[in-house]
Amino acid sequence: MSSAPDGLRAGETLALVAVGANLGDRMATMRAAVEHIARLDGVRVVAQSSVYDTAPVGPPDQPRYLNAGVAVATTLDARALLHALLAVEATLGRERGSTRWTARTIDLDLVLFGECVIADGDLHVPHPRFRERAFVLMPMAEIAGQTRDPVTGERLESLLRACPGRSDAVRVGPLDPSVRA
Ligand code: A4P
Ligand code: MG
Repeated sequence: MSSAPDGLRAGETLALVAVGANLGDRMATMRAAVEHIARLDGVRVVAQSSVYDTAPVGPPDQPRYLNAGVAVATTLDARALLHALLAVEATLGRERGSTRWTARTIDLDLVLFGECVIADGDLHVPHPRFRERAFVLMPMAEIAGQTRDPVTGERLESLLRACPGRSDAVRVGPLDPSVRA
């Protein structure tokens, strides 16, 4: 992984973004997503996890995923950040069908936004299912293991220990291409 989240500047919130892909050139699309995120106004990428190859959760007839996590320091609010992430997904060719959990070129989920707990229309933070998903918790524990879930008070590394499905994941290398494997 790259360096741990650094100090926040005035007005910034630390947010954790889960990155996943299971169609096309998965690694290239995920790295392109990070480049797009780093170019967003009011967003600094402060840490990137390893990339894990993971078994699909959901409809079984879909390819395996690559999953990773990115920590950002942002002056945006949670809704603006989510909208910016959805725009990056669209730029990278994400198509949304009516069925959830189906194959996708890129998925960017806002897992945590500081200590905020939000259920407001189509915005839910923390991401409602992240505690039961090893494919989210493994990369997040790498870059922000001491960070607490504002709902349960548990640290991410502790949520990971309690989460099934870790043994299936295979680490394939760093998300940040400038970091040696
Ligand atoms: N939305 C609301 N809150 C958020 C948030 N915190 N982060 C809205 C992201 N999106 C949020 O998302 C549906 C809508 O949720 C968006 O319009 C957004 O406004 P979506 O990305 O279209 O749908 P999704 O990703 O299929 O649904 P969801 O509920 O995010 O699915 P999950 O739980 O992320 O599951 N298996 C493996 N191994 N690895 C994976 O990465 N991913 C999924 C998706 C299934 N199985 C997987 C993986
Ligand atoms: Mg999503």
